[in-house]
Amino acid sequence: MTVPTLTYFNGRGKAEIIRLILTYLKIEFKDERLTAGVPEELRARLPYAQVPLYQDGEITLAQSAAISRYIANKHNFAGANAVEKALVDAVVDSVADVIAPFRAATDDAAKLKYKNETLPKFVGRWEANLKANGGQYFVGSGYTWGDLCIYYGLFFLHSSGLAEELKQFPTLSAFYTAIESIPQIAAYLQARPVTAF
Ligand SMILES: N[C@@H](CCC(=O)N[C@@H](CS)C(=O)NCC(=O)O)C(=O)O
Repeated sequence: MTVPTLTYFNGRGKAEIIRLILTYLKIEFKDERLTAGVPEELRARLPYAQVPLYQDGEITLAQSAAISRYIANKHNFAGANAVEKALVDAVVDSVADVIAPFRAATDDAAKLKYKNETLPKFVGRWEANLKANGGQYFVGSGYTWGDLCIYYGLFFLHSSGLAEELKQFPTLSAFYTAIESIPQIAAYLQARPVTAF
């Protein structure tokens, strides 16, 4: 059996959620990190002229969300049925609603508005939704890739100076700690290279 290869830069960026999914599922993969840009030979093979690229023998796939969803579907990590899959997709899509306005808030007034209004509005919904499903998983009765996407969104906020604001959400805080305590995730986080992005 061939080991899949994930090609990206030496950073978390658009590849980290894929790495987290593969790690959670205990799928061995080659974590190919480009350190000198995209070689021309590779660029010619990129379906959308961008990385990440995922190759696992049966498929060569670009677009980070498509790669994540493909792996999740293949390994029963996308939801137990059509309804759960749709709910998981909604969880996944909600992450962009939290992160995009953070990136767009570049001056002090916008950053303050983000911290006092946008974050509580959207992250408050995460807290309520998680609590309504029992507090451990966002959808159904086990982890899905949607949970890892929310974890990674929370990681982004934590590492962007908003850790204090997140303390007002106890269910999410416990969820965050629980994900980081999953043995293979904990080992991965400890070994993960420290990168600029
Ligand atoms: N929608 C794509 C975006 C991928 C993307 O923006 N890739 C950037 C790096 S984060 C890239 O390949 N940049 C190098 C280039 O365009 O030459 C995805 O989610 O995979």
